[in-house]
Amino acid sequence: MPELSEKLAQTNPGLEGLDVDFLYHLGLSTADDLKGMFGDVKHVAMMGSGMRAWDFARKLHEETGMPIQRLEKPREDGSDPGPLYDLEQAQDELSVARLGFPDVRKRADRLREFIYTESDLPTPIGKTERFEMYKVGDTIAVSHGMGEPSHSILLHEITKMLEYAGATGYQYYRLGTSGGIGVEGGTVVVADKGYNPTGNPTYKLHVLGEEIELPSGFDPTVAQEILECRDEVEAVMGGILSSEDFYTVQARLDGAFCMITEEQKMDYLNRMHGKGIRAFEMEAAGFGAFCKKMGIPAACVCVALLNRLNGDQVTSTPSQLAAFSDNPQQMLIRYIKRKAAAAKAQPALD
Ligand code: R2B
Ligand code: URA
Repeated sequence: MPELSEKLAQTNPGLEGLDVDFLYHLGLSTADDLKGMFGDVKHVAMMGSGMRAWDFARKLHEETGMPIQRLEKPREDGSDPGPLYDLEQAQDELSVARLGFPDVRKRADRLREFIYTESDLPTPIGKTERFEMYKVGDTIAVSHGMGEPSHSILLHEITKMLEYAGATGYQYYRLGTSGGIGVEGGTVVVADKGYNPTGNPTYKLHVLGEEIELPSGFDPTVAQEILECRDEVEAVMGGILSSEDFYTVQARLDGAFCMITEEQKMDYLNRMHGKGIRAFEMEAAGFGAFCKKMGIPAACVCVALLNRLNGDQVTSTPSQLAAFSDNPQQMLIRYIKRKAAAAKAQPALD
């Protein structure tokens, strides 16, 4: 085990007792060269889907020229990953590989890695069953699944990973989707706070069966600087409400069952709007609480897919949805570029 960082020694000194810490959902452990792979990380962009994390990594690489980090971990079977086929042959084979069987799946993983490497596209680091993680320059792009429980697992493991790696001064971002509250589809909401469904800026969880409430907030400077990267994107600062469900707790009337009336729904959403809340999703409160507790500067940047004051169904076409998802990604790419430029300019000022 590497020596515990100052942060982990404070937040969980019990980790000292482990011989190896297995970051199970990432498929990495302290036996890997975490320092070599992640010691330089400054930005961690988290988003619900693996496809979006891959796409963000691809765009970041294309727009900044920062290098894609490839898997450095030795293969379990000790085999040489090196060139297998020509690209076209590999693509054909991957398109017919049936992913259900372990042997075929392993081969498909190898083929995908080969194709992506040859095509200069991001390859995942670690395993991809639960989360997909990519690294471009000093930035990690990683998926977190849907909802606070899934996101919380990623937050614990990735934070330990970065602390074991000796990374310093890193920041977290969630680039998500949401239902706008009084804002239209395509508008980006940068969170000042994360709210639980009662409308308080806290995250509630059970510890030893007791309910506890952690304050949930984001770094105001990071939030403001990201908002200033909006350029032509419609973006506002506001509260983000999060819930443990997309239907019932988000006051939708179109779930498999429904326990409320249209009037009750509108009253609830209008009350939340009155508190300065502009989006409803499933992670902000837990994310803001985790980062506050760990002292990690963070921002939650969510695009609205619809205005919930006008309906419940997400009716946008796939290309509209892709364009919406691109909005928070472009804002963060601009922010990362500005930070890199400022860091470059810094020595000259000294
Ligand atoms: C936004 O979108 C997902 C549900 O569709 C969920 O992860 C969220 O917060
Ligand atoms: N994600 C959510 O959680 N809610 C919405 O309404 C849209 C996306």
